[in-house]
Amino acid sequence: MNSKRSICITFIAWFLLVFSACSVSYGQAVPGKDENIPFLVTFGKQGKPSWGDDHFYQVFFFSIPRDYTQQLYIRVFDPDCGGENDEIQGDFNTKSMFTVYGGKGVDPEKNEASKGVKPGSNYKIGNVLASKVFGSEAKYDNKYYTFGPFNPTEGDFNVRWNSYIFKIVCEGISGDDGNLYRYFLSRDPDNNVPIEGANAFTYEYTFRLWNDFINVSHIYPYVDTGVVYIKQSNFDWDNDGNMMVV
Ligand SMILES: [Ca+2]
Ligand SMILES: [Ca+2]
Ligand SMILES: [Ca+2]
Repeated sequence: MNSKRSICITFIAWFLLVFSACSVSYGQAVPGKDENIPFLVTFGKQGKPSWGDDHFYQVFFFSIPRDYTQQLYIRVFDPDCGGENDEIQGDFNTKSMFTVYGGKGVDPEKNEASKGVKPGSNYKIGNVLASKVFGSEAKYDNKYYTFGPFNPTEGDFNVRWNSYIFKIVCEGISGDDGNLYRYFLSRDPDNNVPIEGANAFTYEYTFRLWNDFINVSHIYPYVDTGVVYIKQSNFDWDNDGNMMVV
């Protein structure tokens, strides 16, 4: 039995025009400061879907405003799967691969598959800018690992947002434990320093809820001009919480 609480939420929005996009999480911290969500979670691919992760990868995007011309970094907190924070099943045997993508094919408005929502879609299109596999490693436990530096122009340019888009994918390539982690998009390799006007977003959000019933987590679907409705599907919402639309 698993008493921990993970949930996967898929957002699909219908726009009146050609856009079919929807997203969560503003700012550079993922999960966002206002969401009160402790961690993202991705299980190793031998995990059981009933633990809360239905496909063992998670895709996140970062948009960098065009007027930001300095280098940027994507910092991952607790990228290892072991020691603190992570969810053990038997012993820790999970390996997780984090990969940063830029270039053509990353922008989810131009390439639907990039969203990683549809089963079997090739969400890995783009240039691999950096990639690293983490096991259970004290060196990275409860600490940040920093990807980068990247130049903004290594992203995929989106005209409508006037921004360069980067993508980071976490895949549970082996094992059955849950890797809990967070992201921070930073202008500094060693500290979390936000980039003004940058945003994080996703189309499918797998995260860990608090184990107590006092904490309230919030998610913020992005509603742009022309959105007529939002469909939210939840995977593995155990019967031990309440959901409210406010
Ligand atoms: Ca295990
Ligand atoms: Ca850890
Ligand atoms: Ca971790």
